[in-house]
Amino acid sequence: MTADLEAVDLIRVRLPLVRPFRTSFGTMAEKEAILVRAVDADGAEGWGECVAGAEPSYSEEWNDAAWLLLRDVLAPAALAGRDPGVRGNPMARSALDLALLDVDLRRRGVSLAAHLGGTRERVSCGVSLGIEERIEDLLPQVESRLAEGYRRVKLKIEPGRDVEVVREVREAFPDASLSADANAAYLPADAGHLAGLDHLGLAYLEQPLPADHLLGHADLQERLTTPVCLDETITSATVAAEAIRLGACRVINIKMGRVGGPGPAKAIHDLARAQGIPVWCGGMLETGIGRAANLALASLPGFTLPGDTSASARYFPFDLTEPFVMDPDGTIAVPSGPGLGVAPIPDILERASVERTTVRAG
Ligand code: NPQ
Ligand code: MG
Repeated sequence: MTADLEAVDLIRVRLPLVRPFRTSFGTMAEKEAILVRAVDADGAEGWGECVAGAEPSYSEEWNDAAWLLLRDVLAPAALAGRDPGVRGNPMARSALDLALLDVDLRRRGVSLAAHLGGTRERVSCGVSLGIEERIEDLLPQVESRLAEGYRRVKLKIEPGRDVEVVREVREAFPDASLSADANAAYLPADAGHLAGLDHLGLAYLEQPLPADHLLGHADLQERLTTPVCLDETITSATVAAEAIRLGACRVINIKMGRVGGPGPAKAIHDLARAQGIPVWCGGMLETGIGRAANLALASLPGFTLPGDTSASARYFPFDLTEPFVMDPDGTIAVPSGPGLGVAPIPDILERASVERTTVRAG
């Protein structure tokens, strides 16, 4: 039995990136995250990470809002043992839920992977490469990531930097497993243009249209031979089930934060698996805390495609935890210790933190 929750610490961190990361919605020069630390009456702790951005650009959520919600609503409710009665805000909720689950699992000596029903000890890794101004800056990155062993390379695309970029990469790497991610930058009227990707052998085209365009994606999937993969659209098990039924996707990217926590993430995995839809674990440039959670999730049997579960070094000169390292076969070990199996290194956490607060019961 778990002792009562005693306090929730919120720690905002910023980590430098090895290289700015550009997507169709903006460029990131550093990673900002909110870490949640839950402490129970026996002093046992658990960790979670909010994967929202510093701005509401990937989705509506952003860290300033998540901070207030966690501090003023979600943590006080958890400390009082109440349901917060909150809609939306899946990333903030997921971060707290993960921290609470981590306390419990650490006390019971159960790994997050075992708790979720994971069936493998190592997971297959892909890598996501940002948009580059010049193709000469992209090709060497593809080459070196393939040489490191990554099993799939995802190219970020946007209107004006799409079919030609993918064609050049495909010509240089005829046998590589490649995908493209538009982060919702196109409209249904672009279907004819996107069909230009069809002969380039992509494993899938990720989130071409805005998140709420379920029928738009279904129409597009009908026109393309390339499988459509949904990311931003998949906000719940309900949406996932409807997207599958409508034929809006043939592949699903699952992110714990986007769907509201480990429970919903597993539910989407289960229903996709029952329908024969392959899933893979997405990434949000997580620190080692969120990365550990992703690796645990990706160990479930339906995660049959390589995830954006890259090594820490792909993004960060230094990580908050011991860095996750990928073997030359393109796999990373799933943490096997209790809970997340990792914790921040105190000195590094101190150096990276820019704001802290503690919420207590009462
Ligand atoms: C994606 N991830 O699949 C996302 C994009 C992304 C690895 O390509 C803060 C907020 C950081 C939003 C990092 C990858 C983010 C972010 C990446 C979105 O679409
Ligand atoms: Mg994506």
